[in-house]
Amino acid sequence: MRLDVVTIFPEYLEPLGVSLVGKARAAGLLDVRVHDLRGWTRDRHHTVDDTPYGGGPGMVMKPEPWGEALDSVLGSGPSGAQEPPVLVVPTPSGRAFTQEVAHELAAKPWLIFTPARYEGIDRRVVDDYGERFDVRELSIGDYVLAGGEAPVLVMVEAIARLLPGVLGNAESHRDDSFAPGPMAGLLEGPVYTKPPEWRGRSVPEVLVSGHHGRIARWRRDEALRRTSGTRPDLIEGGDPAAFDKHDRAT
Ligand code: 6GU
Repeated sequence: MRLDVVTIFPEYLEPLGVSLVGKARAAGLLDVRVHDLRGWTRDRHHTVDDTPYGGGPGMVMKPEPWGEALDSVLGSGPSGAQEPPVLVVPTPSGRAFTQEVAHELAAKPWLIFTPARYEGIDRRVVDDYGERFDVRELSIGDYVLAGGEAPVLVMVEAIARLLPGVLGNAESHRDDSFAPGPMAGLLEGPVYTKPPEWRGRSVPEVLVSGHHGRIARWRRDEALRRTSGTRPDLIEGGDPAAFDKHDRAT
């Protein structure tokens, strides 16, 4: 998968060289290219922002550098009949970036991220590219950050770990919170490792019982308990068919 990021803070994306994403790059599973938006400005001061039409506080990112940057990045793709890239525009006013969206984007061969600073990018940029490309305006949650770079780090990590070959164990995301399957819609419950006793606290007996059926049942019950405690909305909005007689009894 190829990922391009256009930003005025290329150094903000340096964590993409570390850990899971860094290893995926080193293994040739991810081709990440970070570009400095100011490279596509034409004035001496490399201006990327200006005052908003209609007045108001803050600054708006000018359309021209974004247009030149995106045309250039789009033109650097493989020639021929590949699937066109998806443009991902991080914004607090976008649709929610969920695990489902992460799976959808992980299936694409090429993503271009456009993290903005200030009050955002002149609307005409999304309107223009939206006529020719799949443009996704996405938010990572209901709070406001100073720019889209941290959201790009979040989204890239969520997407990269879904790519074939990136996680050591393909089963690693089978039980993820939000993954389909027996734990669908439930948050993960508690986990334990050695030693069997620490500060007088023992590992739950069932986990050392070797009884796989009881262990699976216990994990599901704990997941349900945790979810109803911290995110009851996930159960209310969940699929009733996902719950069995035993769940209703508890
Ligand atoms: Cl994608 N950008 C900014 N600036 N703030 C956010 C966000 C994105 N998602 C949540 N808050």
